[in-house]
Amino acid sequence: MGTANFTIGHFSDTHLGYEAYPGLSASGNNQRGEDMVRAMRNVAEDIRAFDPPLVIHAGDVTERPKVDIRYMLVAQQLFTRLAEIRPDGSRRQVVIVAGNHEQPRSRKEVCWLELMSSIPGVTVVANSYQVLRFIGGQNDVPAELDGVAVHCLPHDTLKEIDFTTVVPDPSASANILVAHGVAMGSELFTRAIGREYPIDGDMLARDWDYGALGHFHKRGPVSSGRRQGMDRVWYSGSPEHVSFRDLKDNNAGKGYLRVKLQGPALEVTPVDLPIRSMFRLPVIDATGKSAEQITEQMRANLASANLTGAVVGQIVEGVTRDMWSLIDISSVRKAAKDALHYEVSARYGQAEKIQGEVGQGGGLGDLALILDEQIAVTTPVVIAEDVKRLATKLLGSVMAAGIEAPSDESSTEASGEPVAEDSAQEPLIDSVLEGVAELVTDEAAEPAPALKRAPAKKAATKKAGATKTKTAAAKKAAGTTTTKTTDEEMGA
Ligand SMILES: [Mn+2]
Repeated sequence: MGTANFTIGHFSDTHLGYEAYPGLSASGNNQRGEDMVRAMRNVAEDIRAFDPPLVIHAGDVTERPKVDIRYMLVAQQLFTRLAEIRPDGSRRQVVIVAGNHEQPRSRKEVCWLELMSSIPGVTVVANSYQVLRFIGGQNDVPAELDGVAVHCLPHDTLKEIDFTTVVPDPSASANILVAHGVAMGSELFTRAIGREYPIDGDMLARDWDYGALGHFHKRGPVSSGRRQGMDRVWYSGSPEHVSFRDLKDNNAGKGYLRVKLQGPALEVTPVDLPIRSMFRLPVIDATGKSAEQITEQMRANLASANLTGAVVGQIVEGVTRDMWSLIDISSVRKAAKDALHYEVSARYGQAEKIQGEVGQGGGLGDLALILDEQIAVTTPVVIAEDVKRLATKLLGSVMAAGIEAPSDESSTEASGEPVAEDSAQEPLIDSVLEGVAELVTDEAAEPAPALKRAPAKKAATKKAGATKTKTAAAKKAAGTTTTKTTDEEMGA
């Protein structure tokens, strides 16, 4: 157990470059994109006020391996401010460990985070297990970090690392572990079981003074890091919601962790910072209700909530397609006008699921919802309907063929809730969207933007998206499944 006395600011999963929904900010940028920037800036400023000698970003700085340069500049500015000279003349040390989101798709590519390593005081570990050892006083390193070892496990190393080699150094004044991934013994592990390379539980249980994890957007300790009644290993959680999936984890606040080590004693204090209001309204069960009753219930749900600037989700279960087309969606949208974004997900009843047009594999169930959300995040509004139609078709045939279809168990476990980041169905949805991207590229008259994790790009596209929003969104909400557009007409 360590002998050093020092503090750490631990954060992760800032997902700069995540842009969702058509809503624009006053300056004309995607509002959610700006929300991510604001959240990271708030964390950075609060950490500066706390003034720890060591700051850890445990991965997923950005949403994608390639983000707009303006987001890189935000990261550069904030990491520079974090790695500033402190009142005592030493330089705050910043350690960044790459997550899965910024990992280049090709081994030939270099992680963009390496650009940050030229900032004095910033160390980036992107693709190998590295142990950083601090020497107090050398290169402005704060004296209280003397002899501290920081063991860094970026996301990609989890696939190949021999965890028996990841051990605390008994000669260090403290051993800090940083890793980005699914930790054995965590709630995330239970959700993602068998679908990701996990962070080994035995390794987590070793004699770490503190373990700083990233990947799970929910803040909290990990049971495999609990020793002598003390939680030594923590997820800091994301400073903002990155999708409706994160709402499941909305109980705790959002921000970062203040960590205080005094020899063997450890104190972890979560800091909550302001975020955009995002919530789901109570689920409506449409079974046995008329279209008027459902419409009325949707309006009543909206009236009961504070919608101002919020991202709001509404799930309606057990509807039939015929019934859904009768919903007075424009009056519902009018009632939701104060929200930044109002998203309706219709779930069709069991009978329709079975005879649905999506292939012999049966209904898409939760996959349809996840596909909806994924398309909302990745696809410009102007082509969202076409993408959804093609994706549904493709997904249906994939499931009918039984390839990588999630087990019944997992969809039951999810009980209709969207799943955690990177878990169960995401790879399937991702591959379907990739397939669709090819189709759209082939068929569309105008070049299709990259679909995968790519928001509407360029101001022009965004503007076009914004003007068509209502139609497309209304169509989506109205569950238009039998569109008259043929493949040949598409994109015209
Ligand atoms: Mn991640």
